[in-house]
Amino acid sequence: MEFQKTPGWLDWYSGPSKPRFKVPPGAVDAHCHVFGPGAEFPYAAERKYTPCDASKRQLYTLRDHLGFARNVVVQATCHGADNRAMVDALTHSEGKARGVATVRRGVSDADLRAMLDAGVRGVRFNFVKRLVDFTPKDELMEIAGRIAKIGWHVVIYFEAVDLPELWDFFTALPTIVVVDHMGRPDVGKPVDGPEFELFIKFMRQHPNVWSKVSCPERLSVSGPPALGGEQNPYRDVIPFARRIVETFPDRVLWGTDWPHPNLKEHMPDDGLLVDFIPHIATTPELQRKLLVDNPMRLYWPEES
Ligand code: 0GY
Repeated sequence: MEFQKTPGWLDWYSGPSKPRFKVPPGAVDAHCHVFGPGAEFPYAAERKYTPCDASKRQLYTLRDHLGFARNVVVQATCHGADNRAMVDALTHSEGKARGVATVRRGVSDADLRAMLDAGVRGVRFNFVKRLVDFTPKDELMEIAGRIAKIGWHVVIYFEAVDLPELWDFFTALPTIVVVDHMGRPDVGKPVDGPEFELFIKFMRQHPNVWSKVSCPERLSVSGPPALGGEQNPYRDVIPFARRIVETFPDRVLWGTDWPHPNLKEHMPDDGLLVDFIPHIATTPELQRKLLVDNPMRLYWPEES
């Protein structure tokens, strides 16, 4: 099947730079996606965008180029609840990828079992309105109860302004809960202002809540590093990510978010994204927790 990508959508960055920051041995890119290829794994009818293809082989090439050892492949909304492309990326990774799926209420125990065997370790609940249609919370809670029994966790994606309304649902989830991209803070607001304080309180009061300190390119208002190599890429995001890393060092994850869905103005160089890491995890110990210890504990507990 032929798919035309959404107009205005930027292609992912080809030929990313070699990062100056050397990630520690065994580092995990804990948030990335595969898109299709659409001819092999068609995009879902209910999708809100059509991406450009981004295959598992291209993902593995990026992993090696950036110096990472493993990936966590997160089901993207353009594939709906058809997890075949993501599962295919896991099964061809030689054990170097684990996954997070999207499932609906009707998913069978056999399907969950097959995904577990392929390396899936969680489900994603998406509340970002531009990406998905509404799913009733009782359906999500039912899914959470089922996947808790097989040791999976829940990944949640939402906008910061929606946290108050979603609080009761999130805090009732019976699993580890991993928040995508720090709950998408408005980094134009103060890092110690009420909105981000609520997120800090969410993590402080609930020891089962983790956060990905990812996507500075999505959150930044100040924008990408200037040409010629600025010292502080996406500098307005740094205080937010750094605060989470330093306050909750054992519950943070990092990922590239390759191939960066839905970006229309700026497509990051993934090498520069890696160079962002030492600005938010400033010591070797924090870097090891963020990139190795924490993702291994969550996704490869049998090896950590
Ligand atoms: C991300 C962010 C986005 C998209 C998706 O599944 C998705 O379509 O997650 C976004 O547009 O903010 O984490 O990839």
